[in-house]
Amino acid sequence: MKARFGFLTILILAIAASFSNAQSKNVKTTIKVYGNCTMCKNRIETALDTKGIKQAIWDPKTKELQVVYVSAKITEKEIHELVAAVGHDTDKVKANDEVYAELPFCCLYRDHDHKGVKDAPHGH
Ligand SMILES: [Cu+2]
Repeated sequence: MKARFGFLTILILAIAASFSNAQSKNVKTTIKVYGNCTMCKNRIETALDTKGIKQAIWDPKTKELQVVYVSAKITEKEIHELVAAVGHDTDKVKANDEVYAELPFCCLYRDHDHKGVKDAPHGH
């Protein structure tokens, strides 16, 4: 009987622990981020080298950013904003034109699509 009580206590603690983990969990998501080259890749990934982000990998071919973040420390919206702040549009937040204009020529993804992707999202 006593042993059984001990087991129950451990079980309850384990459940409680998993609940507190649920409030601060690692979230993996994919965000569309527009850019061209490896310079863009460095810029995007460096912008996301910040608290709450565990991993950020951007693929210049697919324009997809794979990001793993801690939900208690940063929100997905903030990630979009961080990326836009260094000049890269995401599917939710657009970089402002002044920041975009400061990018090196090869990175001007709105005007020059070096990869010839068909569904270029930025018309003029
Ligand atoms: Cu670039």
